[in-house]
Amino acid sequence: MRAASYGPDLLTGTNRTFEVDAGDWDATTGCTVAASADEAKLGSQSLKSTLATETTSFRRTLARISPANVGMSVSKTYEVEYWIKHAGTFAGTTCSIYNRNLDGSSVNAITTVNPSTSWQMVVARITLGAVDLSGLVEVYASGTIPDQNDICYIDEVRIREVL
Ligand SMILES: [Ca+2]
Repeated sequence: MRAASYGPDLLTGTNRTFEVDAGDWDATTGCTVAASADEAKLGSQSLKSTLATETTSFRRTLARISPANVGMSVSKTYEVEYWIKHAGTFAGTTCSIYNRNLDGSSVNAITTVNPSTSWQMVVARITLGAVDLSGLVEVYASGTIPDQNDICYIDEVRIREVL
């Protein structure tokens, strides 16, 4: 079996590094994402996700981006990776990748982490179905739901096609 090879990073510039701003990343109702100099995995800024005082379901989505806007295509498989840490208190227990509009079976080869105050990397492979381009790729808390106002930091995000 040959080693996996990958296409180019679909996330470029501040979408990947957050050195300028939050790029095309956004958050769900009541949550916020913004570039922050509080923490950085590489460079001097990361994406700071502050979770809502809204309903619990909203707090599962830590950050999200449109697969169509970053050039992902239907029926191709992508490896998504990111680094994450929290700010000292974070009730969420498992961070993963979630492609909203997909059924769970389409998310595979996933490495989840229990976030801590040290940077850890999450890797997952996702294959987009026909309706998924209009959905969202999310950095997602799939275990215990984070508490309101919990803060985490995300940096060095990659989305690459698995060739
Ligand atoms: Ca950075």
